Amino acid sequence: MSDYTQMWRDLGLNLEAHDMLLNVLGNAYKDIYLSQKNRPEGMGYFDFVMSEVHGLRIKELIDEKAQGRKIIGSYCVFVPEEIALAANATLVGLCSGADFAIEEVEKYLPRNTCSLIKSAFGFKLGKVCPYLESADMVVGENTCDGKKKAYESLGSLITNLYVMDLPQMKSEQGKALLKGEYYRFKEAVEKLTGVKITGTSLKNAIKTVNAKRSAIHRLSELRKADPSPISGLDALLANQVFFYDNPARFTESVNKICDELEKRIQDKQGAVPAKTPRILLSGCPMAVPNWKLPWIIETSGAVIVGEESCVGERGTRNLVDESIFNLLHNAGDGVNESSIDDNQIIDKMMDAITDRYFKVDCAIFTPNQERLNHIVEMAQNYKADGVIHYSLQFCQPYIMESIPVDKVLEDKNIPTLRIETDYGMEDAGQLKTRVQAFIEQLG
Ligand code: BJ8
Repeated sequence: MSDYTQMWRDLGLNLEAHDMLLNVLGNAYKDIYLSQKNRPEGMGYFDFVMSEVHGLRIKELIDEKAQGRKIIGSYCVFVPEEIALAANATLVGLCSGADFAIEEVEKYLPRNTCSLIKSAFGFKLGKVCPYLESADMVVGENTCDGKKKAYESLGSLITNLYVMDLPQMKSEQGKALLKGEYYRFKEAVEKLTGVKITGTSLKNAIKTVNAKRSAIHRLSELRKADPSPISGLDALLANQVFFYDNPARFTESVNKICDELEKRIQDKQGAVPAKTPRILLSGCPMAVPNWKLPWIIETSGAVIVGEESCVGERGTRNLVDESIFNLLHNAGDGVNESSIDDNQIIDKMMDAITDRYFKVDCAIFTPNQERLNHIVEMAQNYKADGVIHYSLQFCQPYIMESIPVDKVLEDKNIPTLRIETDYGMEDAGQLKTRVQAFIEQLG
């Protein structure tokens, strides 16, 4: 393995703390991931990505920067990768799934803040996140109250924070607000990179991101088989790497795994035996290395067949409508004359982008019947025997919404278990007991 010490030093990381983090991450990965049986061979790619997540991938980003590209970090799936790519920037996810520098964090945030927000601060204060330190712009968003207020404090720790406003209702006004914010973001990114987005660059970016999402859709589809050809942990990993990897390479790697899984399904070969109880996991996003609950579920005799989460189907499920490209064919690429100019084409694409993201049914929206319907739909489509709803402690939107989720699933006779937890391991034993009891009842 290459030595990246100098690169990390140049980024201003705390080398000692960072080594500690990599150690914990490496051991957790070995215990949770590499100990699994019957893994698809294609997971070798993701094992490699994880082993190099703070190494080679960061080096690639630094090389991109040296060639004039900008890096944008984001904490939410509402930040459109299409706009970043179209302006010659790379978007990376910054959410973190581990506690770090908690004492320091609690000087900025109340104790009763969710682990996800605390972790973002911990990675900054502990100087252990090379993604955050490489970012030329960090995008926060007004989603839950916790994040919204936390960005006010984060702004005192980083100089390049950009805050995106988001609607809270799925109304026409809400959609107009989102479109307006996407235009404001487009301008900010163009200013950052010095690159003006054109119809052609936006078209290419939409295609790249649609391809990436389509590959994940293909993977999800294959998980409907019994036996499931891939474990939930491995599928979650692919969904997590979605936020870090080079988009074209990611798409190719996921499609390659899908080819292998199709063959496995034909041969009736599963990651687990047929008739293993099937679980749909629903709730808060799980960022690397937050694998605690999936690991408990899958070492308790069940297999996870879908994630109703932003690191999962909520984040990836819809594509940007590509029918607008027909107009571009006649104008924006400058090949043919047309009555429609590039600005109008861009505007239509911005509409299509807004339409796609506006369907994300995060629990910060009210009312949020779409999410309840989607959970039932997923449970049925993936033939789940039960749903485990996962909320991070102190996450009001998801904890509150877990009650109507429970109700709607009960009405459909779908067993549900509601879990509230954090990033610590203190409750692992107690969670295991509850999860085992739930899974036994499904059998
Ligand atoms: S679109 S889910 S990625 S906001 S867990 S910080 S909600 S208190 S993460 Fe999210 Fe965007 Fe929504 Fe998705 Fe707040 Fe809850 Fe913490 Fe959360």
